[in-house]
Amino acid sequence: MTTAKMTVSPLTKERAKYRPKLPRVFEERGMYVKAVMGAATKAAGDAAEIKGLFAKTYGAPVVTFVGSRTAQLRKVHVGVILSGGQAPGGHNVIAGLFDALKAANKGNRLYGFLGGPSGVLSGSYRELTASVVNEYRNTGGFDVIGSGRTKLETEEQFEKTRETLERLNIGALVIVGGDDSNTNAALLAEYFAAKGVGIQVIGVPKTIDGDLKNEQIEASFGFDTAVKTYSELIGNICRDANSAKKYWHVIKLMGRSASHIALEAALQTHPNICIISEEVAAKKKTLGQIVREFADVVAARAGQGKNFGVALVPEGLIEFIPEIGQLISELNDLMAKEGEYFGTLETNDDRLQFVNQRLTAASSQVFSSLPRAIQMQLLLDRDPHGNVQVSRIETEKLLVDMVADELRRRKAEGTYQGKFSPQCHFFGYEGRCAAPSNFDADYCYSLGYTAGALIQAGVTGYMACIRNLAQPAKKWVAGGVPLTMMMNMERRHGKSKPVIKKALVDLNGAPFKAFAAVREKWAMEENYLNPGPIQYFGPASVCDAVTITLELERGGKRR
Ligand code: FBP
Repeated sequence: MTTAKMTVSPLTKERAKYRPKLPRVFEERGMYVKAVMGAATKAAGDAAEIKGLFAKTYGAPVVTFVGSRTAQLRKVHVGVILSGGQAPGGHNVIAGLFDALKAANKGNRLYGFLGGPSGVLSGSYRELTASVVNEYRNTGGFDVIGSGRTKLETEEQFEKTRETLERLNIGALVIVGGDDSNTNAALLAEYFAAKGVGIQVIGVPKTIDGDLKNEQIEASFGFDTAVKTYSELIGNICRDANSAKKYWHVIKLMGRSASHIALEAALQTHPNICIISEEVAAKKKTLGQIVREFADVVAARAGQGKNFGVALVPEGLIEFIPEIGQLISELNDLMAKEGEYFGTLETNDDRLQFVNQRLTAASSQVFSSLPRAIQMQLLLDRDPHGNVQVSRIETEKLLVDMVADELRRRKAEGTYQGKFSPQCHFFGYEGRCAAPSNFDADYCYSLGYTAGALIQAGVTGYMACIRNLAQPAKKWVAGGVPLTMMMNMERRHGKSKPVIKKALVDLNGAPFKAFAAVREKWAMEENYLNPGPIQYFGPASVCDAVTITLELERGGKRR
């Protein structure tokens, strides 16, 4: 089969020439590097249990690469999987990995498994040759091999993975994914080590959500580009709001669980309202309270003759509202037990009655207070395991409906005289495949190259890691972190499991504090910032700027 040559835009054509920056050690020494091993490590939590579960891979040292007189030139074929949601820069991870493998030994081959982890199970792959890789350098998307959400977690799947890898004579597998995929990478590495299978497993931290970060991993790739893409659009909307002065724009932003995207977008654009789910949970706010606080800002602005504004809402909000979190968990349990019978009910009225009769009194009250459309989304949008698909719930519409009701009530009471004309938006997929910013192009290429160096160093059960990210790339430090070092035990689907800890927004962290210090001012004023589109050519202060989150967390500067 021949594939038609891609037609590309003038920007893509120019951008293909961009040579991503690498940490100095690789820039200057290529594969003339060696891995320096630090001290033995411990798990992030529940060390004894994690140690017991990862007898072969636990406690490995953190690795840092330094220059060496001798080069790492092992012959090894490598497989790569892109797992989960798309994130800008995935193609550059592959390019960096490819270049590192070829720098080590021209005979090394790279195989990409198609459609995510399922590709390795079914044995469907594509060899990533120079001409394939070159076509995708510095481009967004995961389309070179595709991605998928199949989880590699059972022994049977591990055996299938082994069969495929052995058939292709692959000595190392690179898994590019979020916290779940990297947790499974750790399990696979341990399984191979325990069975004496000499195949290395290396993870790469990916997710636009930004929640795969910790002491060692400063950021997941894709967050930078995705959030800058949303911020450009939000900045434009802020300008529109302030020009027309007639709409309230309510914008839901992706981030299945954590609110890092909403927080960063707020810091970039200064909206009138930005809800942070982690704060809602910490303060145990009810949906009614959130609605009243939103309505307070609308009313206060209306009092100054401003019947317009911009509000950001994180996608994961609904599950963080304690009473709704409880409702969702009851619905999930109910569907697990009686989902089959529920499936036979023919009308929505029957479905609502069935559910209401089985919920606790408190959850039934919360459920009844929701608009019917949201009730139906909670009941009908379920994943293959029967769980509510939280990301499909139109939280922005729910808030707008409830705020409008609250304002109508206040109008009738005579305490509010404004106009509330809302416009809802959802920004998510718009940012996931954007052409990577310079930061993500450099970071991803460096992560891929580092994964190649870790393979050359012969380690397994590691995540490629670049530190000092808030500094220019030449100051970046490349190395590897044992996956077990990021793990703790958590309850998932009723069982205690070893998992990589998800990083939620830290309410004591610098980014949230910076936002909290100014949000009341932003609520009333039109302090809007317009960051504009991502720039690829021009001054470094514009083209190479890192996110405000990274700058505040790792750069030590304050805006
Ligand atoms: P990953 O964590 O796999 O990178 O995906 C994150 C994400 O983009 C979320 O922000 C969003 O909730 C979800 O994926 C959407 O998933 P899908 O692509 O399956 O609709």
